[in-house]
Amino acid sequence: MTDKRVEEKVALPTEESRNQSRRAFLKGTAAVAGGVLFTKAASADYDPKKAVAPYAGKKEITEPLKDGPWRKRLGFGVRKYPYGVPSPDVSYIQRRTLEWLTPDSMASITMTPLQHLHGIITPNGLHFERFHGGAADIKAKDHRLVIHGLVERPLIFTVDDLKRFPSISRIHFIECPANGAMEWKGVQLNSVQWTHGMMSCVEYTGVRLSDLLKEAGIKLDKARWIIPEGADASGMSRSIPLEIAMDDCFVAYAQNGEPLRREQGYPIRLVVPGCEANMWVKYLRRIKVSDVPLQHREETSKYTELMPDGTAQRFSWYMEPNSVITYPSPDFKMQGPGKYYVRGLAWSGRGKVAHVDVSFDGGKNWHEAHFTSPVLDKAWTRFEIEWDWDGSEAFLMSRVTDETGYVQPPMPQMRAIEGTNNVYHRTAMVTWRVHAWNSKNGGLIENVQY
Ligand SMILES: Nc1nc2c(c(=O)[nH]1)N[C@H]1C(S)=C(S)[C@@H](COP(=O)(O)O)O[C@H]1N2
Ligand SMILES: [Mo]
Repeated sequence: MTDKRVEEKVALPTEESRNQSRRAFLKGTAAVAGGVLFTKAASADYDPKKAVAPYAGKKEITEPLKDGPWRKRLGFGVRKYPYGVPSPDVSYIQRRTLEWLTPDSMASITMTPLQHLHGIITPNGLHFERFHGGAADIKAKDHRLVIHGLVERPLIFTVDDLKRFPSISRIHFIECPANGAMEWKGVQLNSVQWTHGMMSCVEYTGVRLSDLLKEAGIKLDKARWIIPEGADASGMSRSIPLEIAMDDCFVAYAQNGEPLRREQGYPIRLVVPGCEANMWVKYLRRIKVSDVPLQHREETSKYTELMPDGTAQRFSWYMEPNSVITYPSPDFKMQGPGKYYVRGLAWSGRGKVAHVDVSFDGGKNWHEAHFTSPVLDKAWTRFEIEWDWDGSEAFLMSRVTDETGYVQPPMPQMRAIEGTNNVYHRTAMVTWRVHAWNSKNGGLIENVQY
């Protein structure tokens, strides 16, 4: 049966199609009451002579289906994997690091294989990692969270204490502001895993930070900042303005339905929706409420944006709207001319995605894509658009507009303003070049910059 909540949140590209879907939905509900949802909905525009994807599966059926060994003997039983693992057939789908980026033995960055993900949720084992001092191995029973500073009642919590508070679950993307950094000066890397993989999107569960701050009796007349601190060897700290802290931040103890992974800050991490991942302090052990920012190294020497005139811009909290085509993308090769469904991800730290345009000719003409996932606040949104590839050279680009009207810029525009000293917040469009089918590199896809 259709999930009403999901159906309602799926935004469609035009006002007209929005209304159509609304009508279809209303019709659907009426039909459910009558118990004939599927036959009614399916027969409306179904033509058995018309194919949806006319080039897929168009082969002659000349032999019977193969019976492999899996057909001839019993498969593995229920006790083999008390905690399930992916099929070895997809073992190539891994987070990866670049040797020249993190050459030390304790690799400090791995990236999410966005090209192989579907929908909007990143599985926990594929979540990107960024450690400034390695991943801490902490037992929940040994962990404490202290809240102190400008509060009436300094408090110390165990993880079990936190679970006694009201909980919330939210789907949000998390993006390191250095995502895309290697592409600031020009194209370097031929995979969406390298160009955009310093981000993920998961469902977090935890307790509202505002509830904890109120529990400690935060002195709202004096408090202006909170200073979270991690328990790991990096001593990660950032200054977060109180407005953000009291808005939609929370202390998460679960990710995608299970306890956080150690890589993500087990047993607890701060979630700062829409903001730089650097502020999402892992292994959270202390929150100081303050009237001034900390001026920590992570907000002075790093995570600041070096401008062309040599000054640095500090405190760029929110991640700008961004989008990328994940299929087809440089990890794939076109299968020949014909119909494709081009798909990708769009997100904005400032709220919801409003619409996504796709170009097949390097930005000369734009076509509005539709959304195939729910459209959530500060979360990935999955877009898709039909494309009839005639086999000639093509340049694929996507451009997001968020609900505040911010339009994703082309790279030359971003570079004209910010120069090339900066490494953070590179959120301009990227371009995938599709080589003509009958050229030397027929069907290959590569990262080029416009
Ligand atoms: N305690 C702690 N928190 C931290 C970090 C860290 O090294 N230690 N790295 C930060 C940075 S720079 C990023 S991008 C994100 C990465 O989160 P992830 O490893 O869960 O992907 O965590 C942030 N929080
Ligand atoms: Mo980061």
